[in-house]
Amino acid sequence: MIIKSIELREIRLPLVHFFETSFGRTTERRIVLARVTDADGAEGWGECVAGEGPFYSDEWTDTAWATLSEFLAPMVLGKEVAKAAHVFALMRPVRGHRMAKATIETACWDLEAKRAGVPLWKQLGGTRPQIACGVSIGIQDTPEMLIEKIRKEVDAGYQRIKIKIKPGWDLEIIERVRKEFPDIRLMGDANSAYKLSDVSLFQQLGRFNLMMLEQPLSHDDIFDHAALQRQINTPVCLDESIRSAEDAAHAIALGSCQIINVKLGRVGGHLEAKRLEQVARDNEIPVWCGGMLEAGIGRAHNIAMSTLAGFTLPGDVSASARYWEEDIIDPPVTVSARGTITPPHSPGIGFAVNLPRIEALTVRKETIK
Ligand code: OSB
Ligand code: MG
Repeated sequence: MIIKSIELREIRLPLVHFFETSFGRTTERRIVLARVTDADGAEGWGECVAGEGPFYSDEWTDTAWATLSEFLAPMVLGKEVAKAAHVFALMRPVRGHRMAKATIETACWDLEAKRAGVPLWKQLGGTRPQIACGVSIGIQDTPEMLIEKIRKEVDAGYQRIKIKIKPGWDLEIIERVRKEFPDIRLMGDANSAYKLSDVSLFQQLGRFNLMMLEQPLSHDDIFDHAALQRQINTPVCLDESIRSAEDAAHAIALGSCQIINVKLGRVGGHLEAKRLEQVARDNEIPVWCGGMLEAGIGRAHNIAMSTLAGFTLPGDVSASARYWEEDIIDPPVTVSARGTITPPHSPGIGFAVNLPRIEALTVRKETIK
């Protein structure tokens, strides 16, 4: 395929309920979408997962837009690309900016799968006829509200509950949740809110049979996480710290984690996610698909990735209705009463992109040819 044009759009999409982590509260998403068209008129869609500020990572909506428009799109346009798996390498001169890169890269995979007439998950080499779903529940205004939210998701059938933690919203909260729900699969995500000197807190959390503790220490650390993992019995799961298959190999070799959260944007797209999954599988390290409050296009890409063999644990891939009044794809993503999603059978991402809806939400648009 020869990529002929890349259309960038920014859409604004209010969340049904605010989402709060240790680094802040989000009420409305500012999402960059890319529509990639090839010389034969086939198209593919990608969604940038960068947040509204440089808090989860150093990328955010405006850096992603500028990097895509000024540097990444020109590197891909007009090139003969035999495979979507070659697109990441075309963007190699740009360091970092993996979320921006993944926007174009994932769109090219959708395009390639559509051209081949196969669902993206099969094009990626996925094998799971169903994927397992968990939910990520943000910090709430009161513990009672958290308990109520957890009850709702457990009743809906989700297979695993993740709650966000931060200093002041940790030990007591988890103790309370465990008392209320003694048997659920439960985990905490700190989004880098702690220091290695907080080790005694994590030792105390060991009583609550948590499936894992996600990214307790610095966003760019694997060394202190290894020291922490040696001193606690709860498995450490890394999110922010793992930007590539190489990072994963190093973290595994150091003993920094026992589980890895994979996000397409954080690693730079489907090719790198597949490489990471392979490294993890070779080392018998389970992985699962993380979430970044994606709208439908990003969610569909997450579903496809989650069908790879190494994704043995429930991911943060949940129903569209938990986030949006109305999603940007048709049909919206739904989850069964057993907490599963069946990957679609139509070509590419397998969900129809709702263009009139996207048009109505668009606040800026630029086509690079
Ligand atoms: O750390 O996994 C995270 C959302 C935004 C930024 C970081 C994270 C998250 C989530 C939400 O946990 C997962 C989701 O429901 O999309
Ligand atoms: Mg996380």
